Amino acid sequence: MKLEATQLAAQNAPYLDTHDRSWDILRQQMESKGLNTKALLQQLSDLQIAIPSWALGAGGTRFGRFSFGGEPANLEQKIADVGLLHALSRSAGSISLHIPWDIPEDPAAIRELAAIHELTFDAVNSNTFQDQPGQAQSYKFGSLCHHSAEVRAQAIEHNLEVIRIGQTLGSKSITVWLADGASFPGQHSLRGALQRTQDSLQAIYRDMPEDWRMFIEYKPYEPNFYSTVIADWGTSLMLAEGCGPNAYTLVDLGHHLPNTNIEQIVATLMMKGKLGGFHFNDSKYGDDDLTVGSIKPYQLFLIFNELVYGMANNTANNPPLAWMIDASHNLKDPLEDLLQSLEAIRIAYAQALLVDQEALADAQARQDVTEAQEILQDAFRTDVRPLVREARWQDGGALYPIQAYRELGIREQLIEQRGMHTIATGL
Ligand code: LRH
Ligand code: MN
Repeated sequence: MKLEATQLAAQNAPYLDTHDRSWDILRQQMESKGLNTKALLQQLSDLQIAIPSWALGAGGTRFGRFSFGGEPANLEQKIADVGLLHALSRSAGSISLHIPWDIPEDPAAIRELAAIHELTFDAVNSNTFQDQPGQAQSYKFGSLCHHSAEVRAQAIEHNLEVIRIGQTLGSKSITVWLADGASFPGQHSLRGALQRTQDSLQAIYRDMPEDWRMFIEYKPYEPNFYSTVIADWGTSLMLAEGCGPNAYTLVDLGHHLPNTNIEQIVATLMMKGKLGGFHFNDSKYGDDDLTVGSIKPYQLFLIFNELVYGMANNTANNPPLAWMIDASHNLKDPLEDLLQSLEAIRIAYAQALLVDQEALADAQARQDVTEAQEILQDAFRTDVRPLVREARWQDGGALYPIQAYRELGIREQLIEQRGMHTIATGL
């Protein structure tokens, strides 16, 4: 299924006047503050988010999974669904594959199909947290950290295979997330596991193509519940530095213990030039993989404020970031949920671009705490939706993506084409 520009233009027409009025008001408000609205529109248009291939169907928890109907049953249908998201939002310009959940049988054909939907391939993800049928060595007690050299060798080879698959698709980075850890004190040597993990990551890094990047994703717990080998940003940073200049830390917003100051972690990693990218989602308690900005929108804004400052003051030459969503959909239509996340990310970025960084620095220098807070909250409390909408409309997208998705009856058409019982691979 592919949306045509004419369909979108027709769908937008009845809402254009309403939009133009609200955009005019905001544009004048921003220009009266000396902001360059043309540049802001370009910055928003340039922010392209990778959609996870494993989050296009109904997710689930250990307590159950409720399917949606019309789910993509193969990689071709997943690419078409990301194509729909991109046509509506103009901000979902790439797809991040998880191997072996989404192995491209015919990489050239898959690349061609992606190009038809104006999509590229972002980071590929390895998987040494599940055993595949016929697998020689089990990852039950770990993979890159495992005591057994055979298990580690198998896991290293899997990561190199994932890189080779990524190369056939034009991807330039691999994300390594390890479930490796222990659920009981004494289960394994904390130091031994970490040393073996460092050695294994270095072995992967040595065979990684020169122009590739490795993202090391950390997580404090789950599926292990006493210790996780790569539990926090510091361990990930240490392992990345232990590998070399093309290894970076990946920040999944849901991978932090309650009340962790994630924006401070972002500021620190950017100062070190070791921030590789993000897995955007939101959470209330654990790794809940909820819709971006649905629980802690102010935290998301503060994270983007550090990113905007960091990108404008990139003393450590932090490379361009990999922007990815990593969410799981148990209750809402996966495509609607992803459209909401895409919108929330661009809204937080737009609000952060409104922060008067100079005035903020001046207030901070004068220890005028109230003034500093007011400068931040003025940006956060600005309704930037007309700006985000205008950027999307200028790029040929839908003014109101979820409304368009529903009015065009896209889920109904997907169910008609695919039936009610297709199940998408992934979480
Ligand atoms: C681990 C994680 C990781 C993926 C998986 C699907 O919780 O965030 O990024 O491999 O989810
Ligand atoms: Mn993740």
